[in-house]
Amino acid sequence: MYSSTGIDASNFVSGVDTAFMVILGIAFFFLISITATMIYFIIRYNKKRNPIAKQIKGSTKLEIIWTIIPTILVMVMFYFGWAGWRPMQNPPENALEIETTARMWSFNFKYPNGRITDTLYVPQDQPVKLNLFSLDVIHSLYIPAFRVKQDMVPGKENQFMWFTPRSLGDYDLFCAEYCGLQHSYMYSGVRVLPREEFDKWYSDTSRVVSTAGAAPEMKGLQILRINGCNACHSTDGSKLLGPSYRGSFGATRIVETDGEKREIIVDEEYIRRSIYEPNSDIVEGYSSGLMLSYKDLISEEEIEDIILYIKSLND
Ligand code: HEC
Ligand SMILES: [Cu+2]
Repeated sequence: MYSSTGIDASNFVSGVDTAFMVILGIAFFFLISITATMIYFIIRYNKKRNPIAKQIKGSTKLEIIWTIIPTILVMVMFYFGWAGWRPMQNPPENALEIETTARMWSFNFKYPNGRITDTLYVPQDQPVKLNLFSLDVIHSLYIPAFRVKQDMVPGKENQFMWFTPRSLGDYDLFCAEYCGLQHSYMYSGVRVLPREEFDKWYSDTSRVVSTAGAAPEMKGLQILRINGCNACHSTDGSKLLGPSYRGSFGATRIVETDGEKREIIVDEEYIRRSIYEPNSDIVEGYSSGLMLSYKDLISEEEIEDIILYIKSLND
């Protein structure tokens, strides 16, 4: 359902597209004229027509021409590239600031009122500034329809991207830097809403919208989805980077705690600790350091819902 064909989807579309068309135009002009000249020379100066080649040595005039013209062309390309890029470095004061966090393998967007989502919701015609943080490796946030892309380097400060969405609709958003096995999971979207609709959406601070009539444990599944847990944990019993949720509740595990192996049974407390301090007990056969703490992202109540869901997989 995500389309990326929006004409003028953001304020940067025309600047970037102009630079692109100028460079493409120059490249095409030379591709065609050089090819045509080559073909003409092959015919005009072949051995039959031109049996004795004339040796030409040096031409100051030519040297000057083919120095000056390419310099001008390169400067023209530079000018349009600069003109398109420069405004990206100057976010307006009134921008809506959204804290954007990348981890293996999901994006999270945190709004000033504390709401957290995995899809980016923005109001039309409102400048938006995304403050970028990576928790683990280098990711790159890319919204092709808006013509913006920015690396997210762990530990680097003042990383941001800004834009003003101009057209309503859904657009692709994804990670453009190969960041490990499940890199392709970092595929999400931007939803541009009319102002009033955005305000209505924004005032609802419950993170997980429970669908009316849905079984309560389904809320748990939604929480897992929003937080990108399913990149590493399956629900069908297959082993990904982490153990599957299916059949895990009540199972016996050998875990390594502070370098010592011990046997535990997966219960509520263990699941809670696994989410808040994933590296305190490392399940045998799995790697430590892969799963990061969700302390600030997942509340105690949400963990209850997750547990309900994990339990439901045993039936
Ligand atoms: C980058 C991959 C990754 C992501 C994302 C991830 N995990 Fe994990 N998880 C692991 C690995 C690896 C282990 C096993 C090592 C360990 O115990 O820390 C694990 C272990 C667990 C365990 C213990 C499982 C058991 O059966 O013993 C639970 C529970 C868990 N994760 C829940 C979650 C939840 C909930 C989320 C999302 C909020 C999540 N994980 C996100 C990689 C991940
Ligand atoms: Cu990534």
